[in-house]
Amino acid sequence: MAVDRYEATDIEILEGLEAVRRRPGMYIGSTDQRGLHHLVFEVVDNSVDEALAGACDKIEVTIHPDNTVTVVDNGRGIPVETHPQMNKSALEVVHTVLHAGAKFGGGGYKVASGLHGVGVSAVNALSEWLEVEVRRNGKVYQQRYERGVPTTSVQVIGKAKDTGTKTTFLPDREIVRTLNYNFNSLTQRFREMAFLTRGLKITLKDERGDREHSFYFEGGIQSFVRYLNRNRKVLHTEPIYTERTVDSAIIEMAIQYTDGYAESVYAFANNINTVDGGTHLTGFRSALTRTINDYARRNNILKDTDPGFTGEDVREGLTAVISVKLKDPQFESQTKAKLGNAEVKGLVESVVSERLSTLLEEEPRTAKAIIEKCLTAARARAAARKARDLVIRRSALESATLPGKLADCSERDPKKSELYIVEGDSAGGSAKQGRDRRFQAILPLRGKILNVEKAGLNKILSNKEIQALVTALGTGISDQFDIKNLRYHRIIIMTDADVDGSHIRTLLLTFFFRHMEPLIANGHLYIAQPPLYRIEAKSKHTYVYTEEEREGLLKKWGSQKATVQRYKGLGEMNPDQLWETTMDPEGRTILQVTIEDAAKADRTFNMLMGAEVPPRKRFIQTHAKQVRHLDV
Ligand code: 0RA
Repeated sequence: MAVDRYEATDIEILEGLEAVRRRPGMYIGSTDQRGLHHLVFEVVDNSVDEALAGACDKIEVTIHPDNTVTVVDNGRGIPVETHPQMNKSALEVVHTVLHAGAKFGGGGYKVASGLHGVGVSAVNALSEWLEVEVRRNGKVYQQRYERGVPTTSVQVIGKAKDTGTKTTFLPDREIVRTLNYNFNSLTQRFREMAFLTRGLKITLKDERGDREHSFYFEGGIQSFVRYLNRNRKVLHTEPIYTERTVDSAIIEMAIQYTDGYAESVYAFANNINTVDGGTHLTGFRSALTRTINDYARRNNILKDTDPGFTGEDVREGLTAVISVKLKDPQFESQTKAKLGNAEVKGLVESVVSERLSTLLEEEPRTAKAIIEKCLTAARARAAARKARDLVIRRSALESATLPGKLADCSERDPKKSELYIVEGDSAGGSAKQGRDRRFQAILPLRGKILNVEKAGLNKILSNKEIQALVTALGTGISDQFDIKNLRYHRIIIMTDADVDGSHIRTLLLTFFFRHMEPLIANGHLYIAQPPLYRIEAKSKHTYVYTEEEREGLLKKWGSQKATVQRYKGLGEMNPDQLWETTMDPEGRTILQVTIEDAAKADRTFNMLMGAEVPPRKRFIQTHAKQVRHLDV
């Protein structure tokens, strides 16, 4: 062995590489195909950095049949000179010290993101082997590493007329779970890279099959916008383009309007797709909105009294790419996909407004096409807003304000909630006091108003009491009826056992059948069964609900002196009694209203409306029998 004693720096280096291998996800995101691709991107990004420095215009990536990957560029070549502090070749330092890359050639525009930018040393650590060849100073240099550790020194292996860097590596199967590169995924990223780096040619060769793709765009992001709009109808043939360098920041914009409605705006910072936007996007948007509004006002397309175009108006159908390159990009947000450099907003804003206002003045046909698109968008948005407001107002009228006389329950789950529709204010008062307010709501209806026996249903619908009922239920009515909005799953009609009570009950049943049939069909409607008598003897008392029951009980209690109290109306019961006999789920009987034959029921209801007394009475009794014992 050449070395039997490590220097402190070597120990640190080994610890660094070991950390990468222990937690590869921290460096390449994952160990699946995405992670595999990250290894490739990391190496390519370094070559793109060289292109951003203006020193490289060709990158060639090859996937070999043995799943090794080679990346070749025609840049200046990674320096091989001895690094003074490390006492080692810079080439070796870059490949073995984490984040060392940034320390070399600093001051340039670096492709960087949360996952990229860890340096080629991370790729090296995660590769079974890696070989790098540098052409520089008229020589070809080479070094080999295995799992990040050098296995050779930097050797001169030949002569070179040109310059550049060539890296070949085999991702370590002990780390990554697959070596199956996806040609299309890689292609996608390289295409984007080429768009964003005007004049750079990136070639991907796949020797596993026999595929090859080259990307080179003289127009840069202008070509990008054309590509994005390739299947769209554009409103002006040339994308509007500008590139400016301000305070060492490179700012590029390309935009083109289409006849569509989608907004396709992509923002990049140092070739990273900043999907969460940031200061460059904010600057672009505000410049676009302001410049177009200014132009429209100056040319009297928008009058003083007209509201201006909104951001949405000016971005409808817009395809745009904003790309900034900064010496020191700051990325924010969880995904590191948001640009934070505050100074960039103003820079982008002024570059974009200057280009756009010049264009609007100098190219009236393009200006006209854009302004007309904005006007159409603004009109459509105003119309949509109006329609929406109308719907909201209507629904507010129908359901937002609950009727004042409704004593609602505190429960908000309709499945657990009940609504008692009670005849008369005095019974309503007892019911309100006797109820369990947690799940029982009370809606008192004024009998006299409801007692419009011969009124048509239209008149019933204009009735304030019925309107309160509809609002309390929340469902809407007739063709607007929607059972999803039902606020109570048990609706219980509670009326007096007298003529008025039966009128009201009939009317309500008719109403529900005609306008809220699903409510009956789904078993939500019930009729309460208040007792007819209270019978007391000695110290005990009981309630009876039918004449037969009363007779049976009086016979049974026979010799005893019993007091029989007849309830003519609900109002005669005190709240406790009403709860105990009619409202307490433990002790009450409620009859579920069913409709077996809708047509037959409709005829019956029709007949009930203003017909003579006998058939009406018969209906109620028959109906009651049908539904008895369907209690829940
Ligand atoms: C640091 C300084 C110089 C070039 C590079 C790095 C460089 C790195 C990579 C990575 C892949 N390809 C690359 N090409 C160049 C410039 C050194 C000089 O001034 O000549």
